[in-house]
Amino acid sequence: MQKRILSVHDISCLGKCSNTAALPILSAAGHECVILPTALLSTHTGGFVGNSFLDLTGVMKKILRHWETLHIRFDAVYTGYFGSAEQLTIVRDYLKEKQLLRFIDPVLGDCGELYNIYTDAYVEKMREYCRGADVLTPNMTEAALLAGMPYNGDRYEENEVGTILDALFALDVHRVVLTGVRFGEAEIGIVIAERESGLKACLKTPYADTFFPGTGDTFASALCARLVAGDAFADAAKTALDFTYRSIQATIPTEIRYGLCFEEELSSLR
Ligand code: PXL
Repeated sequence: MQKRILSVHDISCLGKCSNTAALPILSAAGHECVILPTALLSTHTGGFVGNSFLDLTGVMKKILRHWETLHIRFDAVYTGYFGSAEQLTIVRDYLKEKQLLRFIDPVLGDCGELYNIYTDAYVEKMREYCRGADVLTPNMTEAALLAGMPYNGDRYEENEVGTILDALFALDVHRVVLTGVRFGEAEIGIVIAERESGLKACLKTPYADTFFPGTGDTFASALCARLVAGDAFADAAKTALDFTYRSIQATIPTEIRYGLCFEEELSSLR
């Protein structure tokens, strides 16, 4: 039976990220991807200036109200970039009582900075929203913000991430994937951790010394796709990381602000 995933992110028309990454990636794994757009932007905000921004909070309420009349069921929900703090409440209320896998990419910022539409109050609200998530995929900026700890850069030794993981597990989260973790000069990767089993592992790839917008969304979408397909956690994480790495390699000769060139790699997610 095909799985149906609710994908709650903005639509950045140009520059693949959020829903324009989630849609092709979840579909490539064989899932139905139903989008609930949070905002409509001309481009994402990494590497472009002067982007248009339309907050879709009011439209989201209408969409959900319509869906309630259709009694539509989802197997999983995958959320990322929200357009307003109120949307966190709207989505949380919609999900209440619904038994489905909750995959949360707690999009807040990167490189130690909050994205421009977010505030400290939004961070507090996101922390509450993350409670009880099945899977949480923060980068190190977001992990520090959610853990209430100072951001100390993306570089970590393998034995240094324990405190930050404990703070995230205190939010009653089952699985955490820390993304964009720098291991030494030459490597970057992820830390995966599972609360119940105590599993903890670092997965690494060579580091390309450039910032690629949309990488977090590409990785999280691939991880969500493979987890919903039924892969074991570590297998799904490895597939998603390899997919992201190969997509980065394909992007290097291009103008990187337009997002990762993942298209040629999509068949590896099936
Ligand atoms: O990739 C996260 C993201 C999502 N949506 C928008 C963004 C960003 C990151 O910059 O600007 C609109």
